[in-house]
Amino acid sequence: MTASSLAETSAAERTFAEKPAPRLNDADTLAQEIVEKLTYSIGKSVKRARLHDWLEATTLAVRDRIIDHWLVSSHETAETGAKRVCYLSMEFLIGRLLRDAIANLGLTQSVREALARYDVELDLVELLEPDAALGNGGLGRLAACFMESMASTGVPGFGYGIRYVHGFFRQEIVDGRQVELPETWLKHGNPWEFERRESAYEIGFGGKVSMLDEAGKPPRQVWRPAERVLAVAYDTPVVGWRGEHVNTLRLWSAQSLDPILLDAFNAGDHIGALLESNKAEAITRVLYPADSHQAGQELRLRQEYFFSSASLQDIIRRHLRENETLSNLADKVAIQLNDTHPAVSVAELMRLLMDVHGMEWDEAWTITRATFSYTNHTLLPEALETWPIHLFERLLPRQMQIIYAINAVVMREATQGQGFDDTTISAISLIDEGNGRRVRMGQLAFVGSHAVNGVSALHTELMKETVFHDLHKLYPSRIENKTNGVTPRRWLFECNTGLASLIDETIGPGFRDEIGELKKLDGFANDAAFREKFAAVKRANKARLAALVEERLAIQLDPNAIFDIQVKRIHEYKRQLLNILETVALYEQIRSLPHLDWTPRVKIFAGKAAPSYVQAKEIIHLAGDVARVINSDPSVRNLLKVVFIPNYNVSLAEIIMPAADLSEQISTAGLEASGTGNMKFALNGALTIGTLDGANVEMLEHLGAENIFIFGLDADEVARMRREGHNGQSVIDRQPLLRSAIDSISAGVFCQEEPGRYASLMNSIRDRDWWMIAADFRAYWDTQRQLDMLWKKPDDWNKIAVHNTARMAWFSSDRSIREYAKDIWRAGPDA
Ligand code: 26W
Repeated sequence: MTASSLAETSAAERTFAEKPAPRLNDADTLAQEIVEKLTYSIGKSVKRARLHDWLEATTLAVRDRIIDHWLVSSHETAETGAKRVCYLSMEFLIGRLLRDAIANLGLTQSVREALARYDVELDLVELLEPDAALGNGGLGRLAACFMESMASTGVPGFGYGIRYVHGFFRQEIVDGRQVELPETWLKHGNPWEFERRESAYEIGFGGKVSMLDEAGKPPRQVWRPAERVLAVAYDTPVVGWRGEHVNTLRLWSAQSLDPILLDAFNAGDHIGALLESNKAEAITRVLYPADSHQAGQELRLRQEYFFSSASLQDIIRRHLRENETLSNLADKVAIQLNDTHPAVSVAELMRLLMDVHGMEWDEAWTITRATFSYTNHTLLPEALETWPIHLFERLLPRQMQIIYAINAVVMREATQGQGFDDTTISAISLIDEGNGRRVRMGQLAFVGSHAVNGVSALHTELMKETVFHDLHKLYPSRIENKTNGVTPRRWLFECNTGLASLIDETIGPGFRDEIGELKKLDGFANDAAFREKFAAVKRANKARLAALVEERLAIQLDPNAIFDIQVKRIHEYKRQLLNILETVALYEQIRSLPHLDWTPRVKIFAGKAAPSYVQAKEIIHLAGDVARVINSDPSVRNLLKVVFIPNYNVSLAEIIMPAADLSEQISTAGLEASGTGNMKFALNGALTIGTLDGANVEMLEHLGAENIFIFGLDADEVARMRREGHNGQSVIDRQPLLRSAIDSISAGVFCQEEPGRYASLMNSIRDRDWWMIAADFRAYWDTQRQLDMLWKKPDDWNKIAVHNTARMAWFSSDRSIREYAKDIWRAGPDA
């Protein structure tokens, strides 16, 4: 079988759906397979091979084994007619794949030994793999965890997204400022992907819609696009735990239908001959580095439609290969919209069903709603996508007509019997008439779905009260909650092998198959010998991170200090600024009260700011300035260190999470939809200091109030204070520590070369204090000092740390996926 036909099953192939002969998993066999790849696929001898050649050879050898399982999984799904889950997402932040694949196949030890025979270290080989950064942050990483969990729980899943040539930018800090550099993960090719030339679809833009009246057929609308590009599929296998099930991540790449305009070229216009091809390829060239900020560009809408249409055409084609009719589409496919980015799919599926496949409106609308479901990931108004009608109409004229028609249906449902007033009706409308007429993508996704979910209990309740208040009144049973999770394979077994082995020897390896068994660890919190081992693992992980910091930043960290870590996108609502202010206040206290018994701390920050987000970039700059001054002040005597580690990504997170003593989850309450970093830290035994926000609320329930450090205003209080017009200055006047920290920063203590650098940032706290930094400062400070005291009692600290690891099992993404499968998709092994 050729590579290009893998995992695409025709009827003829299906009859050959036999399980391949099992391969031996010992080091001898793997050594032989790897060397064979090195020789015949890469063309290198063992003697000449560079480390990179070993990476490629190992990947190819491991890939063969995945393919064995991949074929079986695809055949099984096709043969049993099982329902497929299609996860449509603009982002898949998958990171490196080799270690994950080897671990899930149970080959880690054998591959390590096999390579060692040639004096090659597996860990070094793994480091050479580029980190596939096809996402910005939480939403993209969640999609990656969900793909792995679907494979691990046996849900037949397809991830559909975009094969960006340049993923999320590489961050460098130059003179204290973030600089964005292009990321080139495909530079050396990508051995994980299979190009599927046979799965290519035409995607149209622009043009006109006209009525086609063919003899003997009902009249129908046809769209004649002015422009067409080709969407070509690239498939990556996603291997689940123990390799039992392998799913597909299908990413679309844009190509021109005519690679070159030969007439133009021959007439001497060498540049013009390539213009069309460049324009087409631009669609999948770069990932938008926007997180919680409207990316209002035509190219972004093109990207959204491009991958939505390609995915739907692919879903329909596969369905028609296995079924006679599209009438049963919703029984065979569930399509999850990951935020509103693929929301145009609702109109596009209607178009394909009606205009291309001749279905009537009513049936098409019933099928569409039964097929789609939608996850909301943010309540921030600036992140809710809307598109100017004129742009939408120009680019997607037929889809715009369909949106108007859907709107008419919804308006009818809202007026008939419901008796909604005009304000409610206009809040429900898919068209925002207020801001120069725009299409509301959240509304479209909502009305086109049978289920709509938030990503934590609190977030889901707030959705009902705020963004979807009126649609929730109209469709009161549509919104439900599905709290996020993280895959324990990557975020415990692989990134923290020390802890995973300790758990093996303590409660047995059963937790690797059934993560709920982690609870058995709870009792060991009172076992001093176990705690000592647990602490030793943490120390080793801290040493590993300290070595990285020393190598990259030439800063030495004290392993006896609390490693207090905040890593995530930089955003005002996430309140890195609150953390920095507390750092400055602590610094000033250490200086003015040197005789006190201070607990040593290392404050670690990492994260990227959206390139256009001025305040977020200033926060990065400030963190660096504060770090420079504190780290070089001898009077601090190593009691406080501050580091900003550049270029936060999945691979860096894998080193950071296991090394944390304290996890900072301090968003303004009501604004963090869920968070998933909070879960990764706690699973690895970090204590959390956090607000009652997102999934922190549920962590509190699972961990118990004594095992998590909650402070500050809750979401209702934040909303009330904002309504009543809170003002920062009045709080600051009563908080000498805070006032002094703000004054020092404003006065240029941390940037003497440009004293006014942070004036406006500080004034934003003095004036409106929109993010409640001043309002929450005291509670945050007090809780930090409480943690200082706790650190001095290592037994107590470590007890809590053990309870954290033991009680986080519920936050496995396997649990999230099982809930989606049962309640929303009605798919998977238990369906
Ligand atoms: C249009 C630009 C844009 C791009 C991305 C707007 C909004 C987004 C995402 C919704 C941002 C995001 O990643 N949200 C995060 O999703 C995680 C997974 O559910 C949650 O854990 C985080 O709380 C949420 O911020």
